[in-house]
Amino acid sequence: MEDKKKVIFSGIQPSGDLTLGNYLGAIKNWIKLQDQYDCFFCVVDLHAITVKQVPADLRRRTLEVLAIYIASGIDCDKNTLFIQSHVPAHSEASWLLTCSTYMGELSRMTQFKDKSQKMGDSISAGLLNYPTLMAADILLYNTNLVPVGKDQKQHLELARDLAQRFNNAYSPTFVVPEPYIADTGAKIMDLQEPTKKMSKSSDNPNSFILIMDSPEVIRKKISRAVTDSIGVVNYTNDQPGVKNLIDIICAIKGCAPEDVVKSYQGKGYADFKKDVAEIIIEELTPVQAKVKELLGNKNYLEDIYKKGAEKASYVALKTLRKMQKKIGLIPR
Ligand code: AQP
Repeated sequence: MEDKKKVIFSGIQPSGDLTLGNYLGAIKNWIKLQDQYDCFFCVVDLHAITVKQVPADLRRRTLEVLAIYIASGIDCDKNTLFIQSHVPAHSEASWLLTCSTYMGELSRMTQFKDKSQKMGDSISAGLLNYPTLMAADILLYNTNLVPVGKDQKQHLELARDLAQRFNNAYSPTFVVPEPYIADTGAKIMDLQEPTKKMSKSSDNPNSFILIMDSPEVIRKKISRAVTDSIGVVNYTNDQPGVKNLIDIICAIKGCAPEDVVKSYQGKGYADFKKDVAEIIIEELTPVQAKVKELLGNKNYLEDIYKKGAEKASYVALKTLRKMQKKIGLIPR
């Protein structure tokens, strides 16, 4: 009998236009997983609304994120591609799990502390509950592995705790998910503050490269990227700006930092930055063309997200029904 493939769940929030960080840290790695695993790749729109969104922008970005997944090489036949809000089981399971999540667990989350600090008095309860919704996303699909960046580790830990808590309180129901650590896929840093992660919700557009940025904009942003006064291309924590640009090259080309350093011996930052920009442009140009083509064919995208939601709902509902029954809710 053929071994059942392990399940992977991952998603990106359409909370801003996607960055090179999302592309190199998440999407490019997903492409390598699609043959070996049973993958659910979701556009997590319900997560995006934990901070205020302009409705028209959210709609545009949700479709664009789906188009970027496909344009980057995620096969919509091999994988399940869907929009989170199209599978209501996510919200329902999230509530059931919320009732066994402790306030302390949520308020201790670093991402909650960071994001809520910027919000003054208008912190939504959704922002606090975000990790429980993420746990529901993962647990509904009997997920074995979750590709996570360092920033998401704490949230995955909660998903594991909630799965174990539920399994112990009732009977074994959930697979307890493990983190999937990719062998490549660096953490891409902010171009202006290279000790911070590149983030799509940053207020400074020079701090990130967007997947859909034009070649001129990419050249400008890379030429303005903060480096240092050392003037030598080295891969060291003392030169975080240069290190980040090397990481970008390596994530695109699949090469080692030492090789990049070697090829820039005796050259200055101007040459180096010029090459970094061209490498990014070469990588993104075909993706951008495909995204534009897909966005011009909304019926095709609709077909994909509808089929995806159907496939996802089938699995998610089975898990949700189990949860409801075990908790003591009367089956309908
Ligand atoms: N800078 C990054 N380097 C490597 N990986 C990154 N990811 C995000 N930024 C980087 C990876 O992208 C996936 C989805 O991220 P998300 O959109 O769900 O949320 P996020 O991690 O909070 O990303 P942003 O861009 O920082 O969003 P905002 O600004 O809205 O909070 C994850 O796999 C993440 O590791």
